[in-house]
Amino acid sequence: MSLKDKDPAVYGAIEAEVKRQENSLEMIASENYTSAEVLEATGSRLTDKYAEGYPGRRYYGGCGHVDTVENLAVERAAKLFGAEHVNVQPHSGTQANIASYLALLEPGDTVMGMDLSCGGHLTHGHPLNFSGRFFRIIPYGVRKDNQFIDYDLIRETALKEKPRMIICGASAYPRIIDFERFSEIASEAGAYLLADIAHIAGLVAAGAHPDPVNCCDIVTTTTHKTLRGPRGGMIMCRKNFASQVDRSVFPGNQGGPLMHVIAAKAVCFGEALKGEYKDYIRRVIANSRELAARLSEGGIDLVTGGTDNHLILADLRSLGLTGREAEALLQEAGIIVNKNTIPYDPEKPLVTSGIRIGTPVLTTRGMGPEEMREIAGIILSVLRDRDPQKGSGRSASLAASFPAPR
Ligand code: DSN
Repeated sequence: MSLKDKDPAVYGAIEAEVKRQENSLEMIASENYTSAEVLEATGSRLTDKYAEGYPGRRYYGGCGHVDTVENLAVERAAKLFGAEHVNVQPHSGTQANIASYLALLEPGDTVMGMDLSCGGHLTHGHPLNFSGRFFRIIPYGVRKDNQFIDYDLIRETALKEKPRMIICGASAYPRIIDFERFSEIASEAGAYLLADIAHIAGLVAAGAHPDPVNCCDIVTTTTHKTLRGPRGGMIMCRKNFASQVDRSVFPGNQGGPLMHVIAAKAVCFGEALKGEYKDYIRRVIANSRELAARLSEGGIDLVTGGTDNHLILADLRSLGLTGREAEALLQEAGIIVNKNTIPYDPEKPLVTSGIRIGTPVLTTRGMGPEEMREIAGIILSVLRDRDPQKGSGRSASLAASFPAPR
């Protein structure tokens, strides 16, 4: 008997979600489709194993095979990113960031992080997050005139506030991040530098974005976005921080590692080490640029005027639409995006003035510049006319022509 027969309620919900993914154009910048092999490892019997500790130093018997798996994941990640030390146990990007804060800081220390509304992340100092509750946060933003990161202002603020740590990295910033420049600022201010590359990890791995690993003290990431692996996190650091980081992950803030997910991370890193992956990332960026150019040509304002990476942030104020309205209209037309604040957004976070659009998923499905032009046309007609019917047939037919991996 299978899940279908034993638990039709859960099976039905899973199947419905699979169909939803197949039939729509998923353009959430932080999502992707894993390979069948990553999925197989994630659904393996390794989920049953307890393995608190690290390879060769576990608190449970029977860990020989999971040690092999974790060592493979660590070795492959180190090779992929050129990292001196890797911890593959964080359950998520947030867990990786919590462990990194606790490895370097004491509660109450001053931290500079990018404001969520300017493209940062909750864990970079939002008042409702652990980061904002336990640390003194000095947020930084982007320039009001062009929405690019304001390195001069960050330097000035860092020299004045003397943070113990600066976090760079973003979840909604469409441009290259100058990690070298951040590193110079951190050194001058006497601060640690943490780079959170959750969104752009795949671009960094493929050499399509400047490398943070050489110039930052700690680098955190998720493994499920552009990297196209299982849902999870990871920390990379220099050797001198290795034991602090490892102790901070376990026993500092996690218990048993998810060995099935670590196996899937190893598979994902193996895939990303192959030549085709570089080509995939090159196509993700080319698609993003094409889509941005066509949307801009069609009259949609883009934050920073365009993109260098896998995502686009559209400012919808000139169309008289909020992000919430646009997300709903596009969903009805078969295109899934998320409402997103734009820098210095006058609207609340559940309303917003923008949407974030990403190309990783559709590139995995095999779409290219021609399809991006068609999608730009759909988005423009749906949003300009506030009419989802203008797009639903066209997006369904595109989805059918580029089947989602099963
Ligand atoms: N939720 C992720 C994103 O969509 O970017 C960030 O954690």
